[in-house]
Amino acid sequence: MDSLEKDDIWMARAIELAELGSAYTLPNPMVGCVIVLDEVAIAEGFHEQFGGAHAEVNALAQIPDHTQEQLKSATAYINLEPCNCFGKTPPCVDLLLSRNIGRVVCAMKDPNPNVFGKGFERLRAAGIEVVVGVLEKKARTLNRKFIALQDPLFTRPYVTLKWAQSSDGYIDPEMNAQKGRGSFPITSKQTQKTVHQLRANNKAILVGKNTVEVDNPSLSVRHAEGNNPTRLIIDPLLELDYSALNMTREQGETWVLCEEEGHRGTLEKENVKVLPWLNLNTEEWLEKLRNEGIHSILVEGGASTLQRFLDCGCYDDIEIFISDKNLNTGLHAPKLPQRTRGKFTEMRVGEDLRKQYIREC
Ligand code: AOF
Ligand code: ZN
Repeated sequence: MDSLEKDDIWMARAIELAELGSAYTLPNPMVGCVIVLDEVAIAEGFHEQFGGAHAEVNALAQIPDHTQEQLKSATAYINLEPCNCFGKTPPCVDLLLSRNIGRVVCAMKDPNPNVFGKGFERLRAAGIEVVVGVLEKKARTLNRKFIALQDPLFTRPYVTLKWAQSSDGYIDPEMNAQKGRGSFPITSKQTQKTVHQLRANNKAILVGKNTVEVDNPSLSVRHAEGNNPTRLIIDPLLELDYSALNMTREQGETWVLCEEEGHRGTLEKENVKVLPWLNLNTEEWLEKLRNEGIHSILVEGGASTLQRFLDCGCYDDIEIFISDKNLNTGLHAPKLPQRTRGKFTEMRVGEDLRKQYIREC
Protein backbone atom coordinates (compact mmCIF):
# COMPACT_ATOMS: atom_id res chain seq x y z
CA MET A 1 0.00 0.00 0.00
CA ASP A 2 1.47 3.41 -0.89
CA SER A 3 1.30 6.34 1.48
CA LEU A 4 -1.54 7.99 -0.49
CA GLU A 5 -3.76 4.98 0.04
CA LYS A 6 -2.83 4.91 3.72
CA ASP A 7 -3.75 8.58 4.03
CA ASP A 8 -7.16 7.81 2.50
CA ILE A 9 -7.79 5.01 4.98
CA TRP A 10 -6.95 7.07 8.06
CA MET A 11 -8.88 10.06 6.76
CA ALA A 12 -11.90 7.82 6.19
CA ARG A 13 -11.65 6.91 9.88
CA ALA A 14 -11.41 10.59 10.89
CA ILE A 15 -14.57 11.30 8.88
CA GLU A 16 -16.33 8.35 10.49
CA LEU A 17 -15.44 9.72 13.93
CA ALA A 18 -16.53 13.23 12.93
CA GLU A 19 -19.96 11.94 12.01
CA LEU A 20 -20.53 10.73 15.57
CA GLY A 21 -21.06 14.39 16.48
CA SER A 22 -23.76 14.95 13.85
CA ALA A 23 -26.59 15.63 16.29
CA TYR A 24 -24.73 17.95 18.66
CA THR A 25 -22.15 20.10 16.87
CA LEU A 26 -24.06 22.46 14.57
CA PRO A 27 -23.53 25.30 13.74
CA ASN A 28 -19.96 24.12 14.35
CA PRO A 29 -18.49 21.54 11.98
CA MET A 30 -18.25 17.79 12.56
CA VAL A 31 -14.56 17.05 13.08
CA GLY A 32 -12.68 13.83 13.77
CA CYS A 33 -8.96 13.30 14.49
CA VAL A 34 -6.79 10.17 14.42
CA ILE A 35 -3.16 10.16 15.60
CA VAL A 36 -1.16 7.49 13.79
CA LEU A 37 2.31 6.26 14.77
CA ASP A 38 4.11 3.44 12.94
CA GLU A 39 0.90 2.62 11.06
CA VAL A 40 -1.10 2.19 14.26
CA ALA A 41 -3.81 4.56 15.52
CA ILE A 42 -2.60 5.52 18.98
CA ALA A 43 -5.42 7.98 19.72
CA GLU A 44 -8.78 9.08 18.34
CA GLY A 45 -11.18 11.88 19.16
CA PHE A 46 -13.99 13.96 17.75
CA HIS A 47 -15.76 17.27 18.36
CA GLU A 48 -18.60 15.98 20.50
CA GLN A 49 -20.74 19.06 20.96
CA PHE A 50 -21.06 22.74 20.15
CA GLY A 51 -18.92 24.74 22.57
CA GLY A 52 -17.02 21.63 23.67
CA ALA A 53 -13.41 20.51 23.10
CA HIS A 54 -12.22 20.25 19.49
CA ALA A 55 -11.37 16.89 17.91
CA GLU A 56 -7.60 17.39 18.22
CA VAL A 57 -7.89 18.14 21.95
CA ASN A 58 -9.95 15.01 22.59
CA ALA A 59 -7.53 12.83 20.59
CA LEU A 60 -4.30 14.20 22.10
CA ALA A 61 -5.71 13.95 25.64
CA GLN A 62 -5.47 10.19 25.25
CA ILE A 63 -1.72 10.19 24.70
CA PRO A 64 0.40 10.12 27.86
CA ASP A 65 3.17 12.70 28.06
CA HIS A 66 6.05 10.22 27.94
CA THR A 67 5.32 9.53 24.24
CA GLN A 68 5.91 13.23 23.43
CA GLU A 69 9.30 12.49 21.78
CA GLN A 70 7.77 9.81 19.58
CA LEU A 71 5.06 12.16 18.34
CA LYS A 72 7.67 13.73 16.06
CA SER A 73 7.15 10.66 13.87
CA ALA A 74 3.37 10.68 14.25
CA THR A 75 0.74 11.97 11.80
CA ALA A 76 -2.50 13.69 12.80
CA TYR A 77 -5.38 12.99 10.38
CA ILE A 78 -8.10 15.64 10.67
CA ASN A 79 -10.99 16.21 8.29
CA LEU A 80 -10.79 20.01 8.77
CA GLU A 81 -7.92 22.48 8.98
CA PRO A 82 -6.90 22.93 12.66
CA CYS A 83 -8.07 26.24 14.08
CA ASN A 84 -5.59 29.01 14.71
CA CYS A 85 -7.77 31.38 16.71
CA PHE A 86 -9.31 31.69 20.15
CA GLY A 87 -13.02 30.84 20.05
CA LYS A 88 -14.73 29.04 22.87
CA THR A 89 -11.56 26.94 23.07
CA PRO A 90 -7.83 27.75 22.52
CA PRO A 91 -6.26 27.21 19.06
CA CYS A 92 -5.66 23.57 18.07
CA VAL A 93 -2.57 24.62 16.11
CA ASP A 94 -0.88 25.59 19.41
CA LEU A 95 -1.71 22.21 20.85
CA LEU A 96 -0.38 20.29 17.82
CA LEU A 97 2.85 22.32 18.00
CA SER A 98 3.27 21.89 21.75
CA ARG A 99 2.77 18.14 21.41
CA ASN A 100 5.44 17.91 18.72
CA ILE A 101 3.31 16.29 16.01
CA GLY A 102 5.50 15.70 12.94
CA ARG A 103 2.96 15.62 10.13
CA VAL A 104 -0.62 16.86 9.67
CA VAL A 105 -2.97 15.52 6.98
CA CYS A 106 -6.27 17.35 6.43
CA ALA A 107 -9.22 16.92 4.10
CA MET A 108 -10.09 20.59 3.62
CA LYS A 109 -9.40 24.20 4.47
CA ASP A 110 -11.66 25.68 7.20
CA PRO A 111 -14.11 28.09 5.46
CA ASN A 112 -14.41 30.09 8.71
CA PRO A 113 -12.83 33.45 7.73
CA ASN A 114 -10.96 33.54 11.06
CA VAL A 115 -9.08 30.38 10.06
CA PHE A 116 -9.17 30.01 6.23
CA GLY A 117 -5.63 28.76 5.61
CA LYS A 118 -3.97 30.48 8.57
CA GLY A 119 -3.87 27.20 10.51
CA PHE A 120 -1.93 25.52 7.69
CA GLU A 121 0.39 28.52 7.35
CA ARG A 122 1.39 28.39 11.00
CA LEU A 123 2.00 24.66 10.98
CA ARG A 124 4.16 24.94 7.85
CA ALA A 125 6.05 27.91 9.28
CA ALA A 126 6.95 25.69 12.23
CA GLY A 127 8.43 23.11 9.85
CA ILE A 128 5.59 20.60 10.03
CA GLU A 129 4.73 18.65 6.90
CA VAL A 130 1.13 19.51 5.95
CA VAL A 131 -0.93 17.61 3.35
CA VAL A 132 -4.30 19.07 2.32
CA GLY A 133 -7.11 17.62 0.17
CA VAL A 134 -7.28 13.97 1.23
CA LEU A 135 -10.89 12.75 0.73
CA GLU A 136 -11.86 16.39 0.31
CA LYS A 137 -15.14 15.75 -1.54
CA LYS A 138 -16.34 13.40 1.19
CA ALA A 139 -15.34 15.86 3.91
CA ARG A 140 -17.07 18.78 2.17
CA THR A 141 -20.24 16.73 1.74
CA LEU A 142 -20.19 15.81 5.42
CA ASN A 143 -19.86 19.44 6.51
CA ARG A 144 -22.01 20.99 3.77
CA LYS A 145 -24.26 22.75 6.31
CA PHE A 146 -21.28 24.30 8.11
CA ILE A 147 -19.75 25.37 4.76
CA ALA A 148 -22.99 27.05 3.63
CA LEU A 149 -23.48 28.77 7.00
CA GLN A 150 -19.98 30.27 6.86
CA ASP A 151 -20.74 31.93 3.49
CA PRO A 152 -21.63 35.62 4.12
CA LEU A 153 -24.01 35.52 1.12
CA PHE A 154 -25.95 32.59 2.58
CA THR A 155 -28.25 34.46 4.94
CA ARG A 156 -31.10 32.02 5.50
CA PRO A 157 -31.06 28.72 7.45
CA TYR A 158 -29.93 25.52 5.71
CA VAL A 159 -33.17 23.90 4.51
CA THR A 160 -33.78 20.16 4.07
CA LEU A 161 -37.09 19.05 2.55
CA LYS A 162 -38.29 15.58 3.52
CA TRP A 163 -41.28 13.45 2.62
CA ALA A 164 -42.34 9.82 2.39
CA GLN A 165 -44.32 8.55 -0.58
CA SER A 166 -45.79 5.34 -1.94
CA SER A 167 -44.18 3.59 -4.86
CA ASP A 168 -46.79 5.20 -7.15
CA GLY A 169 -46.18 8.73 -5.85
CA TYR A 170 -48.80 9.48 -3.15
CA ILE A 171 -48.02 10.92 0.26
CA ASP A 172 -51.44 10.26 1.79
CA PRO A 173 -54.21 7.77 0.96
CA GLU A 174 -56.77 10.64 1.01
CA MET A 175 -56.84 13.30 -1.70
CA ASN A 176 -58.05 15.91 0.77
CA ALA A 177 -55.55 16.15 3.60
CA GLN A 178 -58.28 17.42 5.95
CA LYS A 179 -60.00 14.05 5.66
CA GLY A 180 -56.72 12.23 6.20
CA ARG A 181 -56.67 9.17 8.38
CA GLY A 182 -54.26 10.73 10.78
CA SER A 183 -50.68 9.61 10.92
CA PHE A 184 -50.56 6.98 8.18
CA PRO A 185 -47.25 5.11 8.08
CA ILE A 186 -46.17 4.84 4.47
CA THR A 187 -42.59 3.80 5.07
CA SER A 188 -40.94 1.27 7.40
CA LYS A 189 -39.58 1.40 10.96
CA GLN A 190 -35.99 1.73 9.74
CA THR A 191 -36.92 4.84 7.79
CA GLN A 192 -38.48 6.25 10.96
CA LYS A 193 -35.09 5.98 12.68
CA THR A 194 -33.35 7.76 9.80
CA VAL A 195 -35.96 10.52 9.84
CA HIS A 196 -35.56 11.01 13.59
CA GLN A 197 -31.80 11.32 13.04
CA LEU A 198 -32.52 14.02 10.43
CA ARG A 199 -34.68 15.81 13.02
CA ALA A 200 -31.87 15.68 15.58
CA ASN A 201 -29.38 17.01 13.02
CA ASN A 202 -31.40 20.19 12.48
CA LYS A 203 -32.08 23.13 14.77
CA ALA A 204 -35.77 23.26 13.82
CA ILE A 205 -38.51 21.21 12.21
CA LEU A 206 -41.21 22.94 10.17
CA VAL A 207 -44.74 21.79 9.26
CA GLY A 208 -47.91 23.44 8.02
CA LYS A 209 -51.16 23.80 9.93
CA ASN A 210 -52.90 20.96 8.04
CA THR A 211 -50.25 18.45 9.06
CA VAL A 212 -50.67 19.43 12.70
CA GLU A 213 -54.47 19.18 12.43
CA VAL A 214 -54.48 15.81 10.71
CA ASP A 215 -51.56 14.05 12.43
CA ASN A 216 -51.32 15.87 15.79
CA PRO A 217 -47.60 15.00 15.75
CA SER A 218 -45.20 15.50 18.65
CA LEU A 219 -42.38 16.47 16.24
CA SER A 220 -39.74 15.26 18.69
CA VAL A 221 -36.70 12.97 18.53
CA ARG A 222 -37.56 9.53 19.91
CA HIS A 223 -36.00 6.89 17.67
CA ALA A 224 -32.52 8.42 17.39
CA GLU A 225 -29.96 10.19 19.53
CA GLY A 226 -29.99 13.96 19.78
CA ASN A 227 -31.80 17.05 20.96
CA ASN A 228 -35.38 17.90 20.10
CA PRO A 229 -35.57 20.57 17.41
CA THR A 230 -37.55 23.78 17.83
CA ARG A 231 -40.95 23.25 16.21
CA LEU A 232 -42.02 25.81 13.62
CA ILE A 233 -45.69 25.75 12.65
CA ILE A 234 -47.11 27.71 9.72
CA ASP A 235 -50.55 28.77 10.92
CA PRO A 236 -51.38 32.00 9.01
CA LEU A 237 -54.50 32.95 10.99
CA LEU A 238 -53.56 31.28 14.28
CA GLU A 239 -56.39 28.81 13.99
CA LEU A 240 -54.93 25.85 15.86
CA ASP A 241 -55.77 25.20 19.49
CA TYR A 242 -52.27 24.86 20.91
CA SER A 243 -53.47 23.70 24.31
CA ALA A 244 -54.96 20.57 22.70
CA LEU A 245 -51.89 19.47 20.77
CA ASN A 246 -49.45 16.65 21.35
CA MET A 247 -46.47 19.01 21.34
CA THR A 248 -45.22 19.23 24.90
CA ARG A 249 -42.86 21.89 26.20
CA GLU A 250 -40.51 19.18 27.55
CA GLN A 251 -40.00 17.92 24.02
CA GLY A 252 -38.99 21.25 22.55
CA GLU A 253 -40.14 24.81 21.97
CA THR A 254 -43.00 25.66 19.64
CA TRP A 255 -42.88 28.77 17.46
CA VAL A 256 -45.79 29.75 15.22
CA LEU A 257 -45.48 31.75 12.02
CA CYS A 258 -48.60 33.75 11.19
CA GLU A 259 -49.72 36.78 9.21
CA GLU A 260 -49.91 40.18 10.86
CA GLU A 261 -53.72 39.99 10.77
CA GLY A 262 -53.63 36.61 12.49
CA HIS A 263 -51.60 37.90 15.40
CA ARG A 264 -53.96 37.73 18.37
CA GLY A 265 -51.51 38.26 21.19
CA THR A 266 -48.96 36.01 22.69
CA LEU A 267 -50.35 32.51 23.34
CA GLU A 268 -48.11 32.68 26.42
CA LYS A 269 -50.30 30.27 28.29
CA GLU A 270 -49.39 27.51 25.86
CA ASN A 271 -45.71 28.48 25.81
CA VAL A 272 -45.92 29.25 22.13
CA LYS A 273 -43.83 32.02 20.56
CA VAL A 274 -45.73 33.92 17.87
CA LEU A 275 -43.86 35.31 14.85
CA PRO A 276 -46.17 37.49 12.68
CA TRP A 277 -43.89 37.39 9.64
CA LEU A 278 -45.88 35.57 6.96
CA ASN A 279 -46.71 38.77 5.05
CA LEU A 280 -43.06 38.78 4.06
CA ASN A 281 -41.86 36.43 1.34
CA THR A 282 -40.40 33.06 2.29
CA GLU A 283 -36.79 34.10 1.79
CA GLU A 284 -37.32 37.12 4.07
CA TRP A 285 -38.92 35.28 6.98
CA LEU A 286 -36.34 32.52 6.69
CA GLU A 287 -33.67 35.17 7.09
CA LYS A 288 -35.42 36.46 10.22
CA LEU A 289 -35.42 32.92 11.62
CA ARG A 290 -31.67 32.67 11.00
CA ASN A 291 -31.23 35.87 13.00
CA GLU A 292 -33.12 34.17 15.83
CA GLY A 293 -30.53 31.36 15.85
CA ILE A 294 -32.37 28.90 13.61
CA HIS A 295 -29.43 27.79 11.46
CA SER A 296 -31.03 24.70 9.94
CA ILE A 297 -34.58 23.51 9.26
CA LEU A 298 -36.07 20.16 8.34
CA VAL A 299 -39.36 20.74 6.48
CA GLU A 300 -41.54 17.68 7.05
CA GLY A 301 -44.82 18.58 5.40
CA GLY A 302 -47.42 18.58 4.22
CA ALA A 303 -47.53 18.64 0.46
CA SER A 304 -48.41 22.32 0.02
CA THR A 305 -45.80 23.51 2.53
CA LEU A 306 -43.11 21.44 0.80
CA GLN A 307 -44.26 22.71 -2.59
CA ARG A 308 -43.92 26.31 -1.41
CA PHE A 309 -40.25 25.74 -0.58
CA LEU A 310 -39.63 23.89 -3.87
CA ASP A 311 -41.32 26.61 -5.91
CA CYS A 312 -39.34 29.48 -4.43
CA GLY A 313 -36.06 27.56 -4.56
CA CYS A 314 -35.50 27.93 -0.81
CA TYR A 315 -34.00 24.51 -0.18
CA ASP A 316 -30.62 22.85 -0.02
CA ASP A 317 -31.19 19.11 0.46
CA ILE A 318 -34.16 16.92 -0.48
CA GLU A 319 -34.80 13.57 1.20
CA ILE A 320 -37.51 11.34 -0.32
CA PHE A 321 -38.35 7.98 1.26
CA ILE A 322 -40.24 5.69 -1.11
CA SER A 323 -42.06 2.59 0.10
CA ASP A 324 -42.31 -0.53 -2.05
CA LYS A 325 -46.13 -0.43 -1.88
CA ASN A 326 -48.70 1.34 -4.04
CA LEU A 327 -51.56 3.42 -2.64
CA ASN A 328 -53.38 3.66 -6.03
CA THR A 329 -55.05 6.93 -5.08
CA GLY A 330 -54.63 9.83 -2.68
CA LEU A 331 -52.70 13.06 -2.33
CA HIS A 332 -49.84 13.47 -4.79
CA ALA A 333 -46.29 13.96 -3.57
CA PRO A 334 -44.78 17.43 -4.17
CA LYS A 335 -43.61 18.15 -7.71
CA LEU A 336 -39.89 18.54 -8.13
CA PRO A 337 -38.72 21.52 -10.18
CA GLN A 338 -37.98 20.75 -13.84
CA ARG A 339 -34.33 21.15 -13.14
CA THR A 340 -32.83 20.41 -9.74
CA ARG A 341 -29.34 21.78 -9.39
CA GLY A 342 -27.65 18.40 -8.95
CA LYS A 343 -28.21 14.67 -9.01
CA PHE A 344 -30.22 12.40 -6.74
CA THR A 345 -28.43 9.43 -5.23
CA GLU A 346 -30.34 6.34 -4.20
CA MET A 347 -29.80 3.98 -1.27
CA ARG A 348 -31.88 1.36 0.49
CA VAL A 349 -33.21 1.86 4.03
CA GLY A 350 -34.81 -1.45 5.04
CA GLU A 351 -37.67 -2.08 2.61
CA ASP A 352 -37.70 1.53 1.46
CA LEU A 353 -35.70 3.47 -1.09
CA ARG A 354 -34.07 6.75 0.04
CA LYS A 355 -33.55 9.28 -2.73
CA GLN A 356 -31.28 12.05 -1.59
CA TYR A 357 -30.40 15.27 -3.32
CA ILE A 358 -27.75 17.37 -1.62
CA ARG A 359 -26.49 20.89 -2.07
CA GLU A 360 -23.30 21.23 -4.11
CA CYS A 361 -20.46 22.22 -1.81
C1 AOF B 1 -10.85 22.40 14.83
N1 AOF B 1 -11.30 21.26 15.42
O1 AOF B 1 -12.91 19.98 16.27
C2 AOF B 1 -13.50 22.05 15.38
C3 AOF B 1 -13.04 23.22 14.73
O2 AOF B 1 -16.14 28.35 19.12
P1 AOF B 1 -15.13 27.29 19.03
O3 AOF B 1 -13.91 27.53 19.86
O4 AOF B 1 -15.68 25.89 19.25
O5 AOF B 1 -14.55 27.33 17.52
C4 AOF B 1 -15.42 27.08 16.47
C5 AOF B 1 -14.69 27.20 15.19
O6 AOF B 1 -13.56 26.34 15.18
C6 AOF B 1 -15.59 26.72 14.04
O7 AOF B 1 -16.30 27.77 13.47
C7 AOF B 1 -14.56 26.13 13.09
O8 AOF B 1 -13.98 27.13 12.31
C8 AOF B 1 -13.52 25.54 14.03
N2 AOF B 1 -13.90 24.19 14.40
N3 AOF B 1 -11.73 23.34 14.45
O9 AOF B 1 -9.65 22.58 14.64
C9 AOF B 1 -12.56 21.04 15.72
N4 AOF B 1 -14.81 21.88 15.71
ZN1 ZN C 1 -9.67 23.69 17.00
